[in-house]
This record gives sequence, C-alpha cells and structure tokens, in this order.
Amino acid sequence: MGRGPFSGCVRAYGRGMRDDPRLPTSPGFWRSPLRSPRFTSVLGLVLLVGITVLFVTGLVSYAAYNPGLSPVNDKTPDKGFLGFYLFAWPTDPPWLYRLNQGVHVTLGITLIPVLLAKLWSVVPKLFALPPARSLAHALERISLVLLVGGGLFEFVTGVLNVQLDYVFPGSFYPLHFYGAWVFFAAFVAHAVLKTPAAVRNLRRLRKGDGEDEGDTELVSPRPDPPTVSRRGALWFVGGGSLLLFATTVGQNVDGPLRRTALLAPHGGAEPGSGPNGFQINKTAAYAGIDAAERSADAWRLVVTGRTGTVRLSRAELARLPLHSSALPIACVEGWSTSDQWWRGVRLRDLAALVGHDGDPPDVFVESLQRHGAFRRAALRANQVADPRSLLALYVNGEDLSPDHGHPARVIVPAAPGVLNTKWVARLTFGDL
Ligand SMILES: Nc1nc2c(c(=O)[nH]1)N[C@H]1C(S)=C(S)[C@@H](COP(=O)(O)O)O[C@H]1N2
Ligand SMILES: [Mo]
Repeated sequence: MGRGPFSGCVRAYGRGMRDDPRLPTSPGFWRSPLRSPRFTSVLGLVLLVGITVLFVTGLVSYAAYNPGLSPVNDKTPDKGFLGFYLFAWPTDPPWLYRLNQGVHVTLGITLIPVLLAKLWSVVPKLFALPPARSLAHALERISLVLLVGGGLFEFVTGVLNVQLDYVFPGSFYPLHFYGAWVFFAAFVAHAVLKTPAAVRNLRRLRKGDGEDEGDTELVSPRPDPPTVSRRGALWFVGGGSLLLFATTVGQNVDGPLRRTALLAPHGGAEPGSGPNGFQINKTAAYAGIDAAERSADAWRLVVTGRTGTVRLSRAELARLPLHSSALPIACVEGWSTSDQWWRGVRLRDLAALVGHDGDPPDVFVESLQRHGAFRRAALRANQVADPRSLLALYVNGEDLSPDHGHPARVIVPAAPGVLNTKWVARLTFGDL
C-alpha cells in the first residue's frame, strides 16, 4: 500500500466502517448471542459428514449411468480426467441405485436447514474488514467464496432438478457435476483447516467447560439478550431437518407411506393409478408416443446382432420363453418404487437370437420416442448377461400400460431409471 495522504484517508474510512454499528462491516452490527465458534463447529461437523456422503453418492450416481460405455449415456462428455474413477456398474445388489440415489437426494434435502444455519452463523465474516490481512488470508477468503457459492449452487441446482423436473434441459448434469468438484475442492481445504478446532470445541461443549476455540470474531461484542439458548437453536435446526426428512423419504416406498412425501414430486397420490399402479416418470403423451405406432399391426421389435436382423411382433415375443423379475424403478431424482413384478424376454435370450450365444455383448437400445434425452441408452455386457434383465411385456400381472412403456420396455437390476428404456423399438447387440 502507498504511504500518501490518500491511503491514510482509506484507512480512516475503513476504521469508520469497522466501528459504525449501523454497518454490517462492523462487528457491533451483529447482535445475535447465538453466534459462536461452538455453534458453528457443531453445524460444521454435521456438514463434514453429510456433504462427504453427498459427494460420494453423487459421483457413484454418475458412474451408474455407465457414461464410459457410450456417448448416449454420458451427460458430461467433456469431463476429462474427472471421470478417472468410473467403473462398470454392477447388477448386484438389485437395490443398489435405489439406495444410493435415495440417500443422495433425501440427505441433500435434509441438510438444507443445517447449511443455512451454518451460513447464517458465519455471515459476519463475509463483511469483515479489511478484506485481506495477508496473502494467506486473501487466499482463504477466495476459497470461502468458492465454498459458499459452490455449496449454494449445488443445493439449488439439485433441489430445482428434483422439484421442477429437468428445468435445465440437458445442462443439469454438467452444472451439478462440475459444481460438485469445485465445491468439494474448497470443502476439503476448509475441512482440513477447521476440523481440528471444531472437534475440540465439540468435546468442550460435551464436557460443558473451557473457552471456545477458533474465530472469536463470530462472537458478538454487544449481544442482544438471548431469546433461545444455543442448544435450543440447534434443536430448532435439527427439527427443521427432521421435518424435511419426514416429508421427503416416503417417495421411496409404495403404498400409503408414499403420501407422507408431501414435499416430493413423486409423493402423494400415485399418478399411475391405472392398471399398473406405480409411479410414472414421463407419460406416453408427454414423450410424443403415437398410439398407432404401438399397435399390434405396426410395431415390430428390430433386433440386430452378429448374424443379422430379426423382426418380432409382440405376439411372437410373447411366445418366446418368458421370465419374471422383481425389480424397482429408481430415478436419479431420488424417487423410487418398491419391487414390481416384471415379465418378459431375457435380454440375453434376445442376444442369442441374433448370434450371441453364451457370452452376450453390450446392447444399444432405441425407443419409438423421437425427441428427448432418454429415448436411447446403452447397456453393458454384464447387464445384458444378467438373467433378471428383461425386455418386459407385462408388469404386475398385466400388460404394460402405455405410460409404463407398452409394447415393451427394458428393466435391469440395480440400473438407474434412465437406463430402463420405455417403448423400445430397436435393440442392437455388439461391443460398443
Ligand atoms: N423412452 C423413454 N424411456 C424412459 C424415459 C424416457 O423419458 N423415455 N425415462 C426414464 C426415466 S428417467 C425413468 S425414472 C423411468 C421411469 O419409468 P416409469 O415411468 O415406468 O416409472 O423410465 C425411463 N425410461
Ligand atoms: Mo428418471
């Protein structure tokens, strides 16, 4: 900094802003007696665990799409080395994606009050002057911008996607994926710096003695009289989380409990109250499926493989050996069904029809649908080979309804809903 009269003026001005309790840049502006390193520590440690679980389940969810298999599965094609961890998604246990995504979305929603309380508890630091005391302090504050901005961004994009159903057509995945890496990098740096003191604060809190450690600037120099204890405030935050949890988690089970999911788009009354009686993601009308194209006269399944192409009517498919599997639908948006009883032709038997006996390859699945991100999908050889993987014609003892994918749909154990293509028209077997 220069030494001229101007810099003296800036310093005096800065001091004024720090001392005038009408301005948020002054510690005296912040009156809540609740703010303290301990209060922040408790919330921070909850987020340390919770956000780590969110990050891991989020990355796992991306792997479940098998994005490395085919560009049609990959909603984040420019990821580069950030895809280093991808692996071939297994088919066991069959509830794997249901659990992963249920945890990811339910926990994310449950943590919202904790995140907001944590941000509230440190907000005076956002305004603290001087903006930077040293290079290290400047770097720390920049990392906090990434931390707070990244955290808000991830929670907002996640909630909007779940609640408003693909509000960012095509772009939710890259936004949420890259946002997660930025956020988590800042989060790790922050956790390394802050966790030791937070743990010590929590120990002292349990023992009820000792001084707070850490950012004493969090403590208001002229607190208002307390209207609620810190413990009471923590219960309030926890109660808010519990309420969100209780009104969300029901979207993962069929039956009357689903109605408890008051805040979830797939809670409440079952949209699939028709013959098949379970949740529908996109209806046939929404996907632009023409009833005439599904009719017995018009529809043929086109199966292509090593030995050429066969065309099968629905009646011909129904005369092939049929098998049953009890499998859920589990959507990336965090809702799922209980097991449904699917009946149809094994994918590996269809592979065998076109020359892939014994050791089936990958398959590329295309639907009648003409537009939309999920009209086609690729499945890996391990998914095709699993005897529970079906091209289903029936569900729960009835013909598939138009909304659940009539004439035929894919159902694969442990796969995300996105890979269970409805209104299938074409299967192309071969290594992708
Ligand atoms: N052709 C096609 N198949 C599709 C979709 C789609 O939009 N088009 N949506 C997928 C998604 S995201 C999910 S969660 C499941 C939902 O199946 P359901 O509507 O039978 O419950 O279907 C999948 N199959
Ligand atoms: Mo989905």
